[in-house]
Amino acid sequence: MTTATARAHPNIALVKYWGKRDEELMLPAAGSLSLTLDAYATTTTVSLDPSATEDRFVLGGAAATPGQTVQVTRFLDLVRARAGSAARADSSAHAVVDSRNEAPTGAGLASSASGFAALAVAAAAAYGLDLDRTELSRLARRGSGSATRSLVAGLGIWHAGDDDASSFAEPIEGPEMSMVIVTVDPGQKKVSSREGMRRTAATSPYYSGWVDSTARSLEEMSAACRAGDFTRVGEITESNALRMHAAIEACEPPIRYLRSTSVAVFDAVEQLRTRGIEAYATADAGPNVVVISRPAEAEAVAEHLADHGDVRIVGAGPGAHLIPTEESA
Ligand code: 2P0
Repeated sequence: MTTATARAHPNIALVKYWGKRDEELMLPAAGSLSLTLDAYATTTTVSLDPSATEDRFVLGGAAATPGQTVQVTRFLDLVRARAGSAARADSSAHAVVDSRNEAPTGAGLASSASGFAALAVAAAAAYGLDLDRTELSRLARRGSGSATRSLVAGLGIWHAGDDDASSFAEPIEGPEMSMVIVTVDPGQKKVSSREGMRRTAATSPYYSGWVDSTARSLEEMSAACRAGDFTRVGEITESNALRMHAAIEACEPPIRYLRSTSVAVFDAVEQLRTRGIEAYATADAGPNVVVISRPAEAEAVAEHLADHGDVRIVGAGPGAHLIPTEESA
């Protein structure tokens, strides 16, 4: 196959990934656990073009920036190297990558997770590699850490691993949950996750505490998931997110992703709990807040939080997968 199309969804971590042990192999300092969503998909088509002299990356119908194109070319180089050692025809060909995100720009959802997960699946197929989900998860990791988890449907655990072979995501059973995404500010974040992680590891006095406690939280979270214990899953989610932000805020120069409105959402979620509605908040490297709840209570949670920003209820979605190319148009 010289053209392939894949679709992938972003994921939201309940135990966060924040810090790398190895930047080249993209090995995380600790494992993490997330829910792949049923919204905001990325659809990517990779078409080999043996006559081209460089890769082309089209994002949302327009030429991507040189920086974005370099990232895609580096990723395709990994796929080409692998296809070359498998003696695949066309293994050195350049490609046209056409990618579309359903997430509105600035929805605060990591398009790098769905983006590299879709690219990994489509590029592997286009270059004739027959990889299983674990191998695709490892490949996606090389593009962006969080993409590792978007290969998995629903809840997925990314094992930190000791090396390239052992650092991948796999499914884990857990309680049913919905997520209410509260977009408090649709603007771009000022410090990228990659830079924020570097700075936290280099300057935050709390970094080692963050890494150690995350490894413990992941064990507890795995047990809570397997037991179907929604309450414990929620409690660990909220404390893990706040620990990540505490470590980040202690950087020098400091980084603060949460705004006063974000904190107001955490307060509103606490208020919901005092009223007997179990909801728990988390936030990534930006001001938007994601609230987990039992599916039957998601509407009530969304209604309570609607004053703070745009709200959208999402649930568990599929792992990255191939789709017929003609559907991508
Ligand atoms: C996560 N985030 O676990 C954490 C929580 C943001 C906050 O993974 O450098 O885009 O490409 O591996 O995966 C966002 O960072 O960073 C992220 P790279 P990535 O979802």
